[in-house]
Amino acid sequence: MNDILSEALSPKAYKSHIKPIWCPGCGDYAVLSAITKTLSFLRLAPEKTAIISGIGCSSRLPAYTDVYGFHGVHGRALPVATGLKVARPDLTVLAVGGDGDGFSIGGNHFLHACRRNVDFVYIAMDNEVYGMTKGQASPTTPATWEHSKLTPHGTQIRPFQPCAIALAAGATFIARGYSGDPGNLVKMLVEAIEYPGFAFVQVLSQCITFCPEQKQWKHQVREFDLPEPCSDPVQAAMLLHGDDGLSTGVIYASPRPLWPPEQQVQQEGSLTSMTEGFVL
Ligand SMILES: Cc1ncc(C[n+]2csc(CCOP(=O)(O)OP(=O)(O)O)c2C)c(N)n1
Repeated sequence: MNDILSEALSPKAYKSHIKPIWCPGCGDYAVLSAITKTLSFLRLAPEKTAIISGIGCSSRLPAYTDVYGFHGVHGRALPVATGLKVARPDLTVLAVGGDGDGFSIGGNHFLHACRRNVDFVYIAMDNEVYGMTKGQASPTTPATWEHSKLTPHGTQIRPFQPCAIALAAGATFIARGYSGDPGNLVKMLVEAIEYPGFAFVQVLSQCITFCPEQKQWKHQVREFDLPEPCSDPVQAAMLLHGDDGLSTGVIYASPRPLWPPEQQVQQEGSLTSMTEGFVL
């Protein structure tokens, strides 16, 4: 486990001196802020924390933090995060990136990270578009989305369902947050870091440059009506398949043994429920 600081650092202390170059109104600002608030709340030592990314606007995030970071290759954040956590179980490891990075070029790694269950967090900042390369359709783009010249009649392809696919592939912690609801996002990220195993957090992170209709998310996104996360995968699957992809919350949490098995021993007895008493 990471060293817990005796005194909390401010969220600002986890930010680097580099100013983000995201567009005004980008949801990724809120995700960055939620991550630094989470690290501060959990009193994690910056030198024992690492954020790993692929390529894309969202994948620039490690540069904007003052913890260890690795801005890697498109779609390859998860294998790097896996290797790091296996070699250095004492670190808190977060992988971050976009929907193109994680579900298209990195889709294969996503499936295997879900089934492998190495103890790190994956935050997918889902804006339903390839932002950095100027707005082409991604795996999560709605079928009728017509803004790109490459898909003037929409993609006409059913969008990828990240949470349902994570469940089918064996992920045991699955959550969906929203950049426009930063308080709940912090709470979710605290739970994801505390969770013993691979924790997948899809964050609806608006790209109003290429998808101006996402401004409507603030009227459409709502919380799942769930007193606590499902522990039954069948119940979680029914919930996810009956949803339009805009409901948020921790959907599923049902721990199973970690990989590699020797890290299981190091986990036992180290868990605390730090979200108890968390005030939004
Ligand atoms: C191997 C490879 N293929 C393609 C690219 C071009 N490329 C850079 S970023 C990107 C898509 C980024 O989209 P996403 O992951 O959704 O992140 P966003 O920019 O929307 O945050 C692509 C296709 C690349 N850098 N490397």
